[in-house]
Amino acid sequence: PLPLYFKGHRDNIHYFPMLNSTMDKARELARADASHMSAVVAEVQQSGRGRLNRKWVSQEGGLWFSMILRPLLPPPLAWQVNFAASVAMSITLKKIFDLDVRVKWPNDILYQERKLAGLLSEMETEGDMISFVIIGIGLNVNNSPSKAEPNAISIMDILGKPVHRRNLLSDFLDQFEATVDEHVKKQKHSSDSASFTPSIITQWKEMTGTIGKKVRIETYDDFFEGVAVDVDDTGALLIEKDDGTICKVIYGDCFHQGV
Ligand code: BT5
Repeated sequence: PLPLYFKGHRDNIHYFPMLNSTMDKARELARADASHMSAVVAEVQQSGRGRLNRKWVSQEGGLWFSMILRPLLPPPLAWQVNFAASVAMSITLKKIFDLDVRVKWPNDILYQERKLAGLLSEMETEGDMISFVIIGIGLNVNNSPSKAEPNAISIMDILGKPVHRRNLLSDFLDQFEATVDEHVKKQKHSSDSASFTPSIITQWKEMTGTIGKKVRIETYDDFFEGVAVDVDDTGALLIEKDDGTICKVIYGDCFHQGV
């Protein structure tokens, strides 16, 4: 298969003063053929959500958006776009605001161990192809999330002043495309499969604060502690337990416990 990644290009950013969730509106637009790299932004979300339907606090002042993506990837490789999005968001925040952010596995953006942004992705398939992927990002910008979520922080909390969200969104979208392009090019020059693994993982690892930390893992049916030793080429987190065994975590929550 060809290592081609995306077709089409961004044509539109749809802005709404209020939505239940940008995920639902993006899905509706994607089903109505919205093009690759369209985005849906809401000033306020009435039922913003995280993974497992957890509540996402989405007051005025934050940046709540979803991107519609049509990657030419087989569905089992769709997770790669999530890693590209968290890498691109970290680069953007470092470039524009000089923020020393870290990615927490799988895709949270932390500033000094407090949650600055969270990422959620949903996919629809058609046969064995991806019809679309929606990546939703909630970035605390000019809001004060810590009243509702003690472990949350916003850019305004850090910098002490509000910043332009529109420029931030457009810089992020440019960076996301650049990050994806870079890895697609690298992939074209390598003899690997139709994906940009493992170079996106290599770059993600340079930006993570998870590897090397003692962590607590919670999955739907289990919890345990160990040291996060690596992330493999499928995006799975490798945990070394006290007894020396290595445990592979594909989906779940990871809590940093210390070094
Ligand atoms: C996430 O889930 O981190 C993914 C969040 C994705 C939100 C975006 S906003 C645009 C788009 N539209 C949506 O409806 N959603 C996406 P998860 O890893 O499950 O983390 C959820 C947890 O983060 C919650 O249980 C809270 O503890 C915490 N949380 C909630 N609101 C927060 C906020 N504004 N800032 C930081 N942490 C928050």
